[in-house]
Amino acid sequence: MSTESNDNLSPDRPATTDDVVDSGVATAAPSPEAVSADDRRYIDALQSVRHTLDRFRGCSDQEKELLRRDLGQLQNMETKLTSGRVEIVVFGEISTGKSALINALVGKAVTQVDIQGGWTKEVWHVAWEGAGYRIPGLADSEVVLIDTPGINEVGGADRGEMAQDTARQADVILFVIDSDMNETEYSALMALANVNKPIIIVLNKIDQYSPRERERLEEILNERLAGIIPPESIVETAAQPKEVEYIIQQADGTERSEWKTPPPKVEDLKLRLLEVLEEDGLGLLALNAAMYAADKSDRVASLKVKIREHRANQTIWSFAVVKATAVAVNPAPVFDVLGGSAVDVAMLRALAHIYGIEMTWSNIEKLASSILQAAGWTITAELGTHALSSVVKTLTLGWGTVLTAVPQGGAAGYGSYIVGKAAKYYFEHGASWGDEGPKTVVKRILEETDKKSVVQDLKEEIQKKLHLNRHSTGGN
Ligand SMILES: Nc1nc2c(ncn2[C@@H]2O[C@H](COP(=O)(O)OP(=O)(O)OP(=O)(O)O)[C@@H](O)[C@H]2O)c(=O)[nH]1
Ligand SMILES: [Mg+2]
Repeated sequence: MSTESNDNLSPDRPATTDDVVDSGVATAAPSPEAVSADDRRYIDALQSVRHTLDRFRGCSDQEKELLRRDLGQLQNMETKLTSGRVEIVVFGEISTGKSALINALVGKAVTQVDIQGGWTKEVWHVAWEGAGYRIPGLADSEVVLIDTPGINEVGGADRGEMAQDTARQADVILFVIDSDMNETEYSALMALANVNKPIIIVLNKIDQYSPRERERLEEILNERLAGIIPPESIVETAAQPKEVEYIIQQADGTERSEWKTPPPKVEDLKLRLLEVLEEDGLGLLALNAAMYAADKSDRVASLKVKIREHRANQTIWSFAVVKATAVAVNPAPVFDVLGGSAVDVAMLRALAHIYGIEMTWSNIEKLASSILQAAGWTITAELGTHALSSVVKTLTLGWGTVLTAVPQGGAAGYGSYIVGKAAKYYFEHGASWGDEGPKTVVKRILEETDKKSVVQDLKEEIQKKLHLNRHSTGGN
């Protein structure tokens, strides 16, 4: 049966803003008179999901672009929580009968089954209307089964990844196997078992085994999964049993054989699923959403740090190059020094902006001079050399002068580089030197910086710029 033709089936897609049901909780949340521990957890979970969504909204466009997928998933989580949508993901290796199992649970062919491995290529959501479970207090609550591609398909690493991702979002995991577990299955299971949510191991295709083989398999699985999956969460099914030959005794005493397909056997699984949901349906949903939100929140935070770090380093470097080049080519000593410090102040302002800190020009100047003071003689020595060289440069003009000024440019650029790094520390710590004070911070930065290579890189940048300039100005 074609999946497209079925209207309770929809391909998985990232949620859009339109999907967010904002008003849902006010009417759908459990009534305040009876705020049980579960309800409390539910309300807390919703709050943390919304709080994380706010963090996303506060991101820059660049950050949002990188976090688009996470944002979609989180919005999806909010909808799921407000509407009480319990998600059961069907996960496992290819051809273990995941799709067949969904059809058997739903009671009709809603998803495609095939002998060819790797048939299911996308994640599919199927509303399980006959599940017989609804989260108490949430009128729109529904149970959804999610079909996923097999995890070990050759060349299907992305799909496997997609399946893992889906399993992490779901509330209950059905881990389908059709024999003893192999290594891929075992390690995938371990990765999922780390996340705190119910996993039911479904040993499918049980019709293929003799009673003795079944017993042996049960023993092996119980032993292997001891301490990881409780025995009551290892169930056997035959989602789509093979045809069997029935021998029929006819009235005249002769025998006739007929091939028939036995009905699916998924009752044990249904029962176990209901037990798990009845035990802790709302709690499961809440726990899952809260963990998910915390994880996403961490991702936003660490991405923000990474992006800021990158932008700050780029900014420091480009200002250091500007300073280095300016000092190398500028023949007027007074302008050199002024120009140099103006570059530093502009750099600090750009850094403050990256870290979202508002500072007046005069405060930025104060910060620059406090860093220079903290640097003591080390940086001042760089500036001293450069001031001296300025005098030399005024004496002889032309390219020869510029080339001799390259080392001074490199040294001055290095000074700015250190000033920038120190300011970066200051802004990273919310415009504060913390317990350490500027002296210790600058000292550590100086120790950690490979001066030789920074100066060398700066010199190369100066040469590159001068080379380009020479061509553009026709060798003046
Ligand atoms: N004997 C037997 N065969 C089964 C059973 N369940 C599924 N199968 C067969 O196993 C094959 C794969 O079934 P699917 O449901 O497509 O398996 P899947 O895990 O969804 O496979 P992919 O989507 O390719 O990863 C089909 O030929 C099914 O008929 C079962 O309980 N017993
Ligand atoms: Mg399938």
